[in-house]
Amino acid sequence: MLQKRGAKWAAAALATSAIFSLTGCSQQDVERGLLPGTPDPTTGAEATNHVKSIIELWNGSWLVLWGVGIIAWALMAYAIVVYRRRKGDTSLPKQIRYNNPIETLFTVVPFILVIGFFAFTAKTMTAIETPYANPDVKIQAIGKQWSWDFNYKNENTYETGIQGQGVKEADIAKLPTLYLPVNKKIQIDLNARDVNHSFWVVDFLYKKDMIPGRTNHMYFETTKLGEYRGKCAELCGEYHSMMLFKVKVVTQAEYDAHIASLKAAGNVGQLDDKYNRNQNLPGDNPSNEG
Ligand SMILES: [Cu+2]
Repeated sequence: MLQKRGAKWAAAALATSAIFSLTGCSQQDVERGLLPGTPDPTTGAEATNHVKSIIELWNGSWLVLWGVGIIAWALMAYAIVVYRRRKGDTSLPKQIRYNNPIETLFTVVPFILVIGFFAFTAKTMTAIETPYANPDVKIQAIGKQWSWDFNYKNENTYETGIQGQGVKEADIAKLPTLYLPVNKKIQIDLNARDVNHSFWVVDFLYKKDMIPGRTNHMYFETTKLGEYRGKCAELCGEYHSMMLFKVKVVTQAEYDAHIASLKAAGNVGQLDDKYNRNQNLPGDNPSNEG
């Protein structure tokens, strides 16, 4: 019996690995639910301290949903086959209604599922959205059609992106690049100069809207050195697809050197709201309000 069961599991594992190898997925891809990014090969560290919990939430959700799907499809297939109309059947089958146990079941089970999804989502989101009392690095990221400005708030320096670069591979080097020191608590304040944008660093598995006249925040710890791709995740006009940036998570020494180079290039101070397209939004500038 045990042997039989073992053989079954082996067959299932073989079939699964065959599917994934045929579709070009590695075991690691499967473990992270096919989400982008790769953990550090030696330490297993992900890009931020939140990535693991996001992967867990994602994997947990789709495993449960696949389970529900498989049970529902199996029951449907069973009913379709067993209760099909047979040769010689002319009338309607016996009609059944008011089956209390079944009705209770299909009210209670979805209710438990919805509450479960809500509870796990709320738990993960609360952890991700909790502000740091004393972030090590404070950044203001500002979206604009179609690029990004980065203010290094503690360092009194900035980088400004030039609109619509970075489509050809050769342009990637010119993309605005946000430098962050590794193993530090980061707070990013998110604003927009014109229309809604969304700040998305792909491997961080988290994105958040940038809305004119409003400040959103992101909080995370950088946990892995590397260069990450970022993009706007909110359709914001003609060149939305060119609204790209990079994030480089570097050592403290490299970070300091980069800050020094920005200052040496004359980027002293902060890019403020005077570059915003709409100067009369509620909350933008109280003196503008009539
Ligand atoms: Cu955008």
